[in-house]
Amino acid sequence: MSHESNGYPPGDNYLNRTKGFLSWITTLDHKRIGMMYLGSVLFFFLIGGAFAIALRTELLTPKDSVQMPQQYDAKGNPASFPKKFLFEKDTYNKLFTLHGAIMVFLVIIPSIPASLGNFVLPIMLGAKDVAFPRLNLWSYYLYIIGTVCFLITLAVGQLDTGWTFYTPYSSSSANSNTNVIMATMGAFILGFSSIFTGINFLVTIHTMRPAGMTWFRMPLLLWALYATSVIQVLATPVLGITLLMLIVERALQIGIFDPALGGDPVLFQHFFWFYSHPAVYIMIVPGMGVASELISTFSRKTIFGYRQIALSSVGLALIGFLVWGHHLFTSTQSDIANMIFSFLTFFVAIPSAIKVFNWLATLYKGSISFETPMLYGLSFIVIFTIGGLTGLFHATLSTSIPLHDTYFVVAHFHYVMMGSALIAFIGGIFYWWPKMTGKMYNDLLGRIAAVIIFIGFNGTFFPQFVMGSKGMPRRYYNYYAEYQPYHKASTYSSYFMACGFVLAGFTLVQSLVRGRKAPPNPWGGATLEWQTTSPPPTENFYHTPVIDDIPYNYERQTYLGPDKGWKDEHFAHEWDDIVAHQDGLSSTPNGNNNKH
Ligand code: HEM
Ligand SMILES: [Cu+2]
Repeated sequence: MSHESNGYPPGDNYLNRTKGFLSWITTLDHKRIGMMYLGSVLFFFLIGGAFAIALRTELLTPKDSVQMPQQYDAKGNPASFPKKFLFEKDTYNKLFTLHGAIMVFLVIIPSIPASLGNFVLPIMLGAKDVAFPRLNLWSYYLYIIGTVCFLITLAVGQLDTGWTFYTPYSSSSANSNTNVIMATMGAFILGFSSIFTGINFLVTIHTMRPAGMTWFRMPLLLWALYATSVIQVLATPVLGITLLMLIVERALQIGIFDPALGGDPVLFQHFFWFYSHPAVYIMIVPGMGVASELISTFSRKTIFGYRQIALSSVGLALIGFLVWGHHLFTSTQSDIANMIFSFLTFFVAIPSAIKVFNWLATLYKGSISFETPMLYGLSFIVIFTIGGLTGLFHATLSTSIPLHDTYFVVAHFHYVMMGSALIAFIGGIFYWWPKMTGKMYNDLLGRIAAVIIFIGFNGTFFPQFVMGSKGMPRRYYNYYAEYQPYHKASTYSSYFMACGFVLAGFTLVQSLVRGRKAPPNPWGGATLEWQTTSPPPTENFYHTPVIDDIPYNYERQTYLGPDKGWKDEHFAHEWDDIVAHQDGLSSTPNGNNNKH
């Protein structure tokens, strides 16, 4: 076929337009930058995950130590335990710190915005690229420089302060002899990477919408990324300055946070949580955006309450700035401040609940299909509901104070960060994988992996709510024997969950080698990224798209079978071009279009 509407032959796409390592590291294409982020984020997820498995394995047994009184087994007989299991307590502290810091700063924060967001945001918007492609590449380089700082920390001295870097422990080298400065430098640089991505997305959404793409015709993921970008730009500088002050205090012995030098350690907590509470919305709001896309597409129903979902993302972004004090209920904060922060914290539950109810209303009477991405979408609803509701226990003073610093907190934030944000990220990868790579994966394997991850996740973290409410403290290397059954359940389930992730990874890798070619629109998605070839050309579209309706209109779609996917009547005039280029892709010799 000789369709050459963009001047390139059929089969041309963003992966094969130029070739070689250099063409990747100097690329200004948002799709390639997104793919590089994706690879890096998944690599660090692997490292952070390996640390997690080591931690859980250490917790399989309590230890006999001079600090512990005589232990008794379940029958009341004296019991003895090993003196040491896998590693020393100092190693345990370093592992949980690095696990937390890597997962937060290197994995979850960049996961959906910087990797999937970079890939899909301009296409969903109908634009050719982000507003500042060079800044986008710079963000990625900053991310890499920040990760190198973390790798140096890993290699030299490690880190044992917890991911929160609380002072005075972190600011005085008499306490923590680890490589605190290198790690905080890393987090500081990563902060800039995050800020630049945020600025880029804000300007792109403001200035690069094509004709007809009004604010209330934007897909919900874009609303979510917009709200996230606002937080990234407003909150991250506070973290940057705080970490800089920590470095200054540690290096120059100037008293800011350390009482020994005349500083105030609680000031650090205020600064830290002024960023880090909004940052939990940097993590979850994009996940909510992905969930909205998945639930609508796989219910084949216009999303219920479009405006409410869109505006509740912005609501979360704003209210998120008012509640940081709920992390300081036990840090000498005054009673009246505690009460105000507790009261305000309940308000974050409102936009969260609005979204959950709207997703349920979307599912209601939808024609639901259970492909792999949808299983992650449904997992998200279940797990986020549990994670959000347990947040209310922390918001209520009378329950929060006894639960503070117990495993209940650990369970809560894993339900929201891993079970919700990360699950949405994985669901998004499976949803856009055919678009990104041009390959279909084995859906059965994908679904089995999703179910294993769901069961393994709940098995790992639900027992932590129980042992936390019974008093098991967080960040402890040793514990009383009565907690052992919960720890065992948690550890064995975590192995099961790890198998799920390995299977999910295998499914994706296998598709690159043996997967069949993806059609332009394999799932019947109604947003713009499905109105171009899989993978898209470097310019994203063959014609500038014209938008005359809200997204999520499934009425005008027809299914043409597994090889051709779904056809949308609204884009009928472009369909021939898309198919011509897609046919070109199908005749491309194997192995040509999956180099990355
Ligand atoms: C939906 C409503 C939510 C409420 C009401 C809520 C409330 C709280 C409260 C009051 C605490 C402090 C507990 C303590 O230290 O004793 C807390 C801890 C935490 N929450 Fe949430 N939360 C919510 C959602 C989220 C989300 C969406 C995330 C992340 C994506 C998240 C991540 C965390 C983390 C990481 C901590 C522990 C921080 C630490 O000390 O290491 N929360 N939450
Ligand atoms: Cu918070």
